[in-house]
Amino acid sequence: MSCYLITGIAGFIGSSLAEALVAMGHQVRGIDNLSTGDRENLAKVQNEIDFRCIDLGDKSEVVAACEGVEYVLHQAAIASVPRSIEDPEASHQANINATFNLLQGARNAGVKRIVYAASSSAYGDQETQPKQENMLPSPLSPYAVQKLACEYYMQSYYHVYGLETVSLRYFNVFGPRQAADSPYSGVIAKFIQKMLSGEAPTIFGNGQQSRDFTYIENVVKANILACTARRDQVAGRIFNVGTGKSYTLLQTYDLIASLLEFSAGPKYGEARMGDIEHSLADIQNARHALGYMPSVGFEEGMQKTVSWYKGQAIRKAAMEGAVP
Ligand code: UD2
Repeated sequence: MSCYLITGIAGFIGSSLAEALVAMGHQVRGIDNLSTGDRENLAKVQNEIDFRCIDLGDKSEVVAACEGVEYVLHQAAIASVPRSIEDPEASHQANINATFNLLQGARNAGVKRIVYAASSSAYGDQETQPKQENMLPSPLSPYAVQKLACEYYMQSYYHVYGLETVSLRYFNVFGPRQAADSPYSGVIAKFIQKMLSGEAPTIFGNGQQSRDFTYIENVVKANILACTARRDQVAGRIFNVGTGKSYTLLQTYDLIASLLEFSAGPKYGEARMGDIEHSLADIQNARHALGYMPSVGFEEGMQKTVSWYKGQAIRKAAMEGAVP
């Protein structure tokens, strides 16, 4: 049994990691400032984890949270390209300064390894597909710059202080519990939510942009593997975490519409600033060094995701109906 600290534990990815680690019998501590996370996400594990409602800006609390921890899974972030364009300072604070505080806390507490939620946005809009880790990064949005800057910080703390770090460049993660109610929510959650409420979702641009949409279970596995992989294979390194297959937004729209039996076509809006045309992961490095293999594909993941949101909608309607 090991002691894990998950930052952003009340978020969609953080809470999924918590459930998996608790099920494996590990000790889990989690921190979250609940700015975008939701305690509801921790309903299944709340009695089995040490949850602390703190902000990564609070240095003394961060140091205390790192005490006795072997592995940190750093998920806390303001994870949105458009939000970083609208409010770059808040994003900078939450994505860079917070990560710096965590690195300092982890180093002081003698944490063994930090696994960091990096982003495929680091590649920017380069034409070469699939994206390989040795390509020169070309971040477009403030969010992409922030995520990339922290990869460099991770590498530096390994090289300079010997703190083992592994950066996982997530490719558009989706799945149950992803927030759907904000204009900054991920596209799959937004599309499902809209269709469930009987409204046609909006595609920004022509819908031909493509993403390597990665189901949450694959991301959870990658994190767990990144903790236990041999130091000489992974420390100070960066790995793509995707599936190696991509789908256009129109294909994604059609799949969700067919699963929900939603017959209306999409609305169209202007292409989003800072948006990337195509994104596809080369996962060879993760395969060799981590033993990572995506086990849930796009369609299966989408079925699971859609049925979760459907269940939520039914529960919500039942609760509203029960109120006199
Ligand atoms: C980026 C990263 C992703 C992750 C995420 C932050 C890339 C390729 N991916 O995701 O790995 O770090 O940021 O959590 O950089 N869209 C619509 N209608 C909507 C919402 C979105 O058409 O209502 C489009 C959007 O313009 C984009 C695509 O859907 O082309 C995906 O958007 P997103 O916000 O879900 O994720 P993205 O690609 O910015």
